[in-house]
Amino acid sequence: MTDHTQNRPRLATATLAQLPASVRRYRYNRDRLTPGIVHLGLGAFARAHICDYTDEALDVDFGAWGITGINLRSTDMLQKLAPQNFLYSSLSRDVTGTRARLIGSVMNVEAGPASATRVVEILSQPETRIVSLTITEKGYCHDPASGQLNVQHPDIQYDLASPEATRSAIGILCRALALRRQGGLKPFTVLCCDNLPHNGALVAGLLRSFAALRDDGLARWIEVNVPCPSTMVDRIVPAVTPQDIMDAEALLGLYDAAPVAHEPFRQWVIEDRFVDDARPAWDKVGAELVSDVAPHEHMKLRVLNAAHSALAYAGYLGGHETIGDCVADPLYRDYVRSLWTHEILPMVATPPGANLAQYADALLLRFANPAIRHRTWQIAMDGSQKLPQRILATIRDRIRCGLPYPGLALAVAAWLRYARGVDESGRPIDVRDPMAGSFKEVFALAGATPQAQVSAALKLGSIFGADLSDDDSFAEAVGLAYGRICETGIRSAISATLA
Ligand code: CS2
Repeated sequence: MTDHTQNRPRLATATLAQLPASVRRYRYNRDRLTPGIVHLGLGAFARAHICDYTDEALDVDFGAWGITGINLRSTDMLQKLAPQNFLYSSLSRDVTGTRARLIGSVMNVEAGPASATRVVEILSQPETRIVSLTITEKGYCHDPASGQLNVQHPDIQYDLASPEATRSAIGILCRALALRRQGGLKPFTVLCCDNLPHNGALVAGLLRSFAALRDDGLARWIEVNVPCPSTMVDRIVPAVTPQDIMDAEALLGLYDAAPVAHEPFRQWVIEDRFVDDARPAWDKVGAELVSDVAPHEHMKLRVLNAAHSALAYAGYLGGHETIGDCVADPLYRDYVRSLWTHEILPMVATPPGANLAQYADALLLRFANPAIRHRTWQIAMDGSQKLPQRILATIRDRIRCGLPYPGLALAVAAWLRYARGVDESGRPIDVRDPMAGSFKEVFALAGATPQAQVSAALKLGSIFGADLSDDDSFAEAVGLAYGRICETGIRSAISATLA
C-alpha cells in the first residue's frame, strides 16, 4: 500500500511482510480478532499503555478483546489510523536507542461529535464487555475539589436536556447502560484509566449521580451491577512529534502516520472486579491485579504526578522546555528531591512490595531519560483539574499534622504565576485550562498586588475546596512563595525555599 500524499510505502495489513525482523510484532492471527473493549479517548497515552498491554495479552491468551477507539472531539486519529488498518508502531526510547513494536489490538475508531449515537449503539452491543477511559481529568465533568458531578457543566446540561443525543462521556455511558438494562443485557465493566484519586469509585459516583437526575431505578441498577474497578496507570508518553514519525519510518521502512513514543517503563495496577471476571490476560503480561489499588494510586499521584506538575510550572517559568531539562538543572533537581524527601514521602503509605525511597530515585532517572522530551507546557495543561489530587491532598495531610510545606506551597504559587498568562520576560503563555476564563477574571479583579491575587485565586472553590479557601495559614504560605516569585523570579524563589 502507498501513501499517495507522500508517495511512499505505508504501514498497513498489505505491507506487513515488508517489516524488518528488528520490529517486534504480535503473533496472534489478527484476522480472527473480534471487538470486546471500547476505549474512550484514544490518545497517545492509551495507545502506549492499555492498547500495548492488550496487544501483548492477546499473544499470551487470545480472546475477543479487540479495541474500538472512540474520539468524540476529533477525527484526527481516525484519519491517520484508518488508511493503515488501525495498525501503528510503538517506539520505546531510552539512552540505549529506540525499539519499535507493532501494535495490532486496535480494530476500529469512531470519531467526531456526530458519532455519539453510533457510539451508544456500539456500547449497547453484548460483545462490548469492557469500556475503558482515558479522557483526561476534565473529561469527567466533575468538581475537582469534591469529586461530585458538576451539574452546571455545559455538556451535562446538554445531555440532561436531550437524553437521546448525549455528548459527555458520563452521559453516553449512562445512556448505553440504560439501553442494556432495558434489553436485559448485563452491563459492561467501566475501567477508568485517568490520573484521578480512587478513579473507579469516582466514576461510579458520577454515573450514579447522572442517572439519578433522570431515573432512580437506573441509578440503583448501576450501583448494584456495574463494576468500576480502580486502576493506577503509569508510563511517560509525550505528545507525538514529527521526529517520532520520521524515526518510525526509519525503523519500519514504512510510513506510519500515528506512531507513539514512550519510555520503556510501564505499570498498571488494576482492582480485579469485572463483569463475569471477563478481561484480557493483562496479569500475564505484567499488570498487577489486586484487591485494593488505593496505596499504589496514592503513591503515583502524589509522588510522580505531583513532581511533574511542580516541575512543569516552576520549570516553564524558569525557561525549561522539558522535564528532562528541569532535572538536568541542579537547582530544580534539588527542589524535586527536597519536595519528595521532606514533604511528600513522609505522608505516603508504602504500597505492598514498594519502597518509597527507591521509587523516588527511579523516578528521577525516568524524568532524566534523554530520549524523552516531555514538555513542561504539556504537563502544565489543565492545572485546575490536577492540583487537587497531586499537590493539595498532601498539603491537607500536612496541615492536619501541623507540618510545614514550603515546597508544595511554592508549586501552588508557581501554578498561579503561570496561570497569570505572562512569563517572567513578559511573553504571553498559552494557558490551556477549562478554567482559564476564571483565571483571567481573578487577575483582572484582584489588581496588581501579589497578596490580593493570591487571596482572589484561593477563592476558586472547585480547585481549593471550602477548607483551603478559608485557611489563613495556607494563604500565607502560598502568598509568601508567590510574592517571592513575583519580586525576585522563580529561581531565587526556589533557592529561598531550599535554604
Ligand atoms: C503527566 C502525566 O501530563 C501530565 O499531567 O503528569 O501524563 C504523566 O506523564 C503520567 O501520569 C505518567 O504515568
